[in-house]
Amino acid sequence: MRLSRYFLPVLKEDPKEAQIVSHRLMLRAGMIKQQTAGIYSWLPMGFKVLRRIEQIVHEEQVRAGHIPMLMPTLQPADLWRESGRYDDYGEEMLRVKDRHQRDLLYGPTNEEMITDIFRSHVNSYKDLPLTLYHIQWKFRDEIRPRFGVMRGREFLMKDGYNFDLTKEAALHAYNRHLVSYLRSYERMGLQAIPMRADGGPIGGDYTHEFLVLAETGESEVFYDSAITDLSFGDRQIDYDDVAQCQSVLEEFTSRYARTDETHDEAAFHRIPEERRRSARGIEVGQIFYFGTKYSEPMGATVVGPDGSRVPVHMGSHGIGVSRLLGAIIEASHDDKGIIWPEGVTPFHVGIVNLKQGDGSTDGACEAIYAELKSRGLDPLYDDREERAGAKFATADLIGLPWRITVGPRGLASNKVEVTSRRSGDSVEMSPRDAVGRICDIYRPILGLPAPGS
Ligand code: P5A
Repeated sequence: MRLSRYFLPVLKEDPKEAQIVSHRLMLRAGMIKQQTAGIYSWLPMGFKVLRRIEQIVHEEQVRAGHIPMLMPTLQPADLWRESGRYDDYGEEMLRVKDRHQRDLLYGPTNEEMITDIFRSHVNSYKDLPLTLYHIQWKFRDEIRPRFGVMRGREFLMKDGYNFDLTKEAALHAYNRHLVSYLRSYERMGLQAIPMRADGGPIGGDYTHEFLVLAETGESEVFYDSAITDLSFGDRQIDYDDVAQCQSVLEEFTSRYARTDETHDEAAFHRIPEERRRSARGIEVGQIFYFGTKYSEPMGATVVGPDGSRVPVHMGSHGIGVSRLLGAIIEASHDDKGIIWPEGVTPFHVGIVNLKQGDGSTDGACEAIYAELKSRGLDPLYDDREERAGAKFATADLIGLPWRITVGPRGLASNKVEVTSRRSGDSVEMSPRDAVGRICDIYRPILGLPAPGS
């Protein structure tokens, strides 16, 4: 993309309404625009990151054997009357009437609807196990929407639902979700720690929240610092291997880590004092096992091996897709702006032309831009008629992890500069080597072909 033709409405001043850094930077970098409290338009660069996050979530869900689909945002109230949650959900639920005076609601979650789909089409235990998921907008009329996309009223969630014959099988589904979430967050450059939590309005007493540690987080958390040494890395997982998924769960949940709702002072004090931590965290996901809470009242049963009908065991599993943008920025920024992890960056590399209009500089930039694109990368070429200082400030604000700076002085000796946004380190090299270097960085992340292949 050429910046001169893009829509990147950056703000020069800090917006007054933003109380936390991610909200401020998303507004300043022209990623979102608030339409009313807790409801945002996603401007092109914000939308691009949202799509990258969705893509990672899809890839990891499909890898775990879960099946994508799409349910509507509007739901009939009658389904929620069956589960009893139509009244329980209270003022957070946005209720509407259609022209025939039928009650609808804008879905805050989809347990009822997916249970209805299941009972309409599945009849036998032989069709289990089954896990369906979608990525869809939700609405919760939060009393205090704030911090931009962190606590929105309309927000994007990945929500998945498992259907199993037995509790044991449903707990394997729970473990599969835990493993796939660990992988997903790491691909986004985040450490998200699973912590024992409370079921809240979704229900169930077996549930973990995934928390990204950040001072601005809304949750109070208590944990053993040894847990922060764990990383999932590139281990290979067979998602059908019950013991393997169970052992990952044990590895990541055996240390003390709880939100304030389930915090137990006595257990906390059994951790050696130097490893005891209390901090704040951003909840970027939650997984639940709730057994037959929905299947029983809604009649979602299957014919079991002995011929009798039994309600299925279920769980639901959510990732806060739109909230993740805020969480990633909270975890990765400096005083100049955002620092995107390579896995989610809107553009892989920025090209900064220091002398727009100079024939050889323009030519070198065009060649680098074309070569990067032909190798499968997504560069942003700053071809605006702007001073170098302004171009650098924009590059720093929008936070692309890599920058190639091209100017007449360097080109005289066939050199451009490659700069890391994170470390600030710059290295001079030929334009050809610069392209090779950027491709090497992204090859494992994007699965690009090896050089010369
Ligand atoms: C699990 C999937 C559920 O709703 N039902 C379907 C279950 N869980 S949850 O914890 O309530 O939400 C899942 C994740 O959605 C994000 N989230 C939000 N993001 C932005 N603004 C909000 N107001 C908001 N509310 C929830 C969180 O990341 C949460 O973990």
